Amino acid sequence: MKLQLVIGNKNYSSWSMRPWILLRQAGIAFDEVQLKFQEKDGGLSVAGIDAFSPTRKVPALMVDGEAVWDSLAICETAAELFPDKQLWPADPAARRVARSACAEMHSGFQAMRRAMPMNIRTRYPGKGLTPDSKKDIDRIVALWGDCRDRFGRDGSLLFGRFSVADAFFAPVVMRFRCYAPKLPQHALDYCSAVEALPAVREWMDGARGEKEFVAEDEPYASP
Ligand SMILES: N[C@@H](CCC(=O)N[C@@H](CS)C(=O)NCC(=O)O)C(=O)O
Repeated sequence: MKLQLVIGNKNYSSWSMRPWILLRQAGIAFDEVQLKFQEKDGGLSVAGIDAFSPTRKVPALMVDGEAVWDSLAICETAAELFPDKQLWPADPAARRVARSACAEMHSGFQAMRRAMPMNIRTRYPGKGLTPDSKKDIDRIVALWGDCRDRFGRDGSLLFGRFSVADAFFAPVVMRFRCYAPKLPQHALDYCSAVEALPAVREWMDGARGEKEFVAEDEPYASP
């Protein structure tokens, strides 16, 4: 089976980061196809995406040339294709919570996303903190604490060992690193554990090497 993962700019593309981290950290082989963001008609588009995704968005996973689009569908597909990797927690109760946490991340936290776009190579401590983004951050911190307390005791990640949930929250860890909101110690510890994952370090190295400036994702800078 041939897997190609189509991603955007590593510095900015939080949605792309999720499945890339999942596959890489799990040791699942894939070819990376990186496409770059471009400004188009006053918005953002992905150069060359037409050949891969019907939604014209990244990420997309090509399975023998057939597209799976949307980061959650890609992670579910990877878990199904590679059951031996145990990408979801093995315990059913933990798995239900992990699925809920990923779904919550997938469809929520809009205020934090808007105010704190992922930007790995830069630091903007103190920026992006609004009453609404603070509410999102508080909820994420509570969710992380709950997962760690109930299911994560035998490791440093949300469900102990690495799972889809950590891949889903890795971009949030990047945001917290950039904007440095005040976090309790358990959340700082979790951020350190995610940053120490070899796949996360590799992605961050890639992001730091990129030079493109995408104005749409840079509310706190000018080119
Ligand atoms: N829900 C989708 C969102 C994907 C998404 O919004 N991707 C952005 C980049 S991170 C994109 O491709 N934007 C280009 C565009 O909207 O044309 C997912 O989880 O994959």
